[in-house]
Formats: sequence, structure tokens, C-alpha cells
Amino acid sequence: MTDLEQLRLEIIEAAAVAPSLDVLEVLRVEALGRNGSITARMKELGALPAEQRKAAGQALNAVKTEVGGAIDARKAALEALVLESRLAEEGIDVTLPVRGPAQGFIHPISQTMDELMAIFGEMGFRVAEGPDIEDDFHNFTALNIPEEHPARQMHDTFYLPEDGEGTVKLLRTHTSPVQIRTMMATPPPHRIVAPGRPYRCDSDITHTPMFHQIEGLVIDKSTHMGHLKGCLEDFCRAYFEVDDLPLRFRPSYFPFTEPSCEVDIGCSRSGGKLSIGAGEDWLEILGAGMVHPNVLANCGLDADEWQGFAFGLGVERIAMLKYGIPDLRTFFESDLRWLRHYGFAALDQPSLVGGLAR
Ligand code: FA5
Repeated sequence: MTDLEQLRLEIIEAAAVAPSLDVLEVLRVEALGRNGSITARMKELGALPAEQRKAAGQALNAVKTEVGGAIDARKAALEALVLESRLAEEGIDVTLPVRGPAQGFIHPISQTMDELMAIFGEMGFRVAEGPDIEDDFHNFTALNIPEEHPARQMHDTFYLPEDGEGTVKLLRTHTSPVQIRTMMATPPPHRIVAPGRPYRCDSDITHTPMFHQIEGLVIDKSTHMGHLKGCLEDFCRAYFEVDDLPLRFRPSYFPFTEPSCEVDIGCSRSGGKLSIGAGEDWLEILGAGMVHPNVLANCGLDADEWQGFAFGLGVERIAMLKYGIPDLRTFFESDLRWLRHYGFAALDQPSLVGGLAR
């Protein structure tokens, strides 16, 4: 057997039994690499006498092709083995139970807002909105709030830095500016509710610097205090889901309403437990009143022709009462355990027909 035949057999046999792709690669480099045994012989061809060179070259090329083919065949076989064992290892057990879908919860603020919209929507109110960053006119002046009113003080209101034109904007301190924006944008009659976020320099167990309110405004030719009382009575009874809920309208003061009142609902606190409904106690839940003639005039309305009522309530406050949430600050701590406890099913849409809260 010639030396070349010997080399051919050795490489082909070694390739056929190469146990892994790594070993096969070493074999390929030793045979066909830059310093491999077959490559070395190729380089020696030039030194042969011309009459031998052609035959030797053909023989060497044939060996090179055959060896290369054997290595490639073994490589394909080894790759198939690797794939097979991976498939066996990573096999999927289709009989395992499926993982339940990740479940989110509706935050009690969103739930309460949805409940409020369902109730007022049913009464024929439309939703209006205004900006969180307001100007002095809409937040204070047009609402008949005098220059010296404490709410305008730096320690109560978040003011923004003065802009290039000397105007100082602020984070609205209530949703009442939406009353002004509504009355100035379109002619009466109006029947709107305005949900939104006001901001105040406040922080304790019942106050946060950012909170939620819902504002209501009704303007028409003959709207009177009886309508205000009827509307808020219906609202409170629907929201707290207590048909005979006692209500008390207590005289109060807001610069933008005259007369003004605060609305209390009946409750009992016996045994340290608060329950909404008949009882010996009262709980304040909202402010309201007949829109002040100055406010109507500031919006270009003739107070002899148009009149109406407005109300505003704190959304966290009524959510806390209805759902027994003791600390207002926890609404904004983003604690998932809290949300799992107080949250609501994502696909339940509150409605007066289907039920407000489940
Ligand atoms: C007002 O903001 C009036 N604009 C409401 C109004 C509208 C009266 C229309 C008349 C006519 P007041 O400052 O009382 O009123 O706030 C209303 C409610 O917002 C409060 O009863 C309370 O529930 C809630 N609230 C006020 N400050 C905070 C706070 N820092 N954190 C959480 N809730 C608050």
C-alpha cells in the first residue's frame, strides 16, 4: 500500500468514528488545514519531476476530495445526533396544565370614577375635562376667590416658576376651574361632571398632595336648590347602595356658590366600626351650592337669565368610606398586595343595571 493510500485510510477511518464535533474539527485541521498532512503533500507536488506531477496531483486531489467528503458526512451525522439529544432533553409535556393568565386589578380610584360616571351618566350628565396646569384666572379669579384668600397662598398651592412673559401658572387646587372653562366654551344649558386631579400642599392620613375630585355643574333657566338636593340625594343613595340613606344639607361657605352647603350622610360608629346608613352620626362627603352670580357674570352669562348649581367631592374620601380603606396615602403607594386586596375584577364594568361594585 502506498504512503498516500495509508494516509487516506487512516483519515477516513478516524473520521468515521470521531466521537464529537470537536474531535472531528481537530482531525480536519490536521488533514486539510494550512499545515495539514494533505496540504503538506500538495505543497510538495511542485518539487516532483514534470512527468510525475500530473498523475501525483490527480491522485492527491482525489484523496483530498474523498477525505473532505468523509469529514463532512461525519459532521452531518454528529450534528443530527446533537439535535436529537437536545430535542429529547427539551421535550414539551403537552399534558401539563396551562399556566393561568396574569391577572390585573382595577384600582379603587378607577373603580370609583367608573361608578360615578355610571350614576351621573344615567342622570344625563356629560363628562368635561380641564388641564392640571391652570392659570390664576380659571382657578381663582373667575371663581370669585378674592386676592387675599388663603387658598392662594404659597403654602397651600403649588406654583410653577414664572414664564418669560411674567405669568405664573399653578397646579389646579380643585376641579372647579372646569366650571369656568365649560361656561366660557359653549352657551348654556350645561349639565357636566368633571373628574380630575387637583394638587395641594397637604399630607397626612386623610390628605395627599395629589388627589381626585369630581365636579358637577348644572346651568339652566329654572334650575333651583331643590334640583341640587334631589340630584345629590339620588347620587348618594345610588353610590352607597343604601335606598333610605339619610342626608343632611348643612349651610357652609364657598366663594363661588351662594348659598353654599356641605352634604353629610348618616352613619353609625358603634363598636368602632363605621357603617353607612341610619345611625346616630353624620359624615361630610361633599361641598355644593348655587353658582354665584359673580361667577356667571365672569363667564359672560346673565345671572337674571341663567342659574344653576355646582358640587365637588373627593373621590378617595368616598372610596375609603364605601370600601373600608383606612389610610388615604395607601392609594398611591403602588403596593401590589394592597391592590390585590382592594382592587376589582378587570372586566366588570360598573352600571346601575348590572351593579356598581362586585
Ligand atoms: C372644593 O375643592 C370645592 N371646589 C368643592 C365645590 C365645588 C364646592 C363646587 C361647591 C361647589 P374642598 O376644599 O372642601 O372643596 O374639597 C372637596 C373635597 O376634596 C373634600 O371634601 C375632600 O374630600 C377632598 N380633598 C380636599 N383636599 C384633599 C387632600 N389633600 N387629599 C385628599 N382629598 C382632599
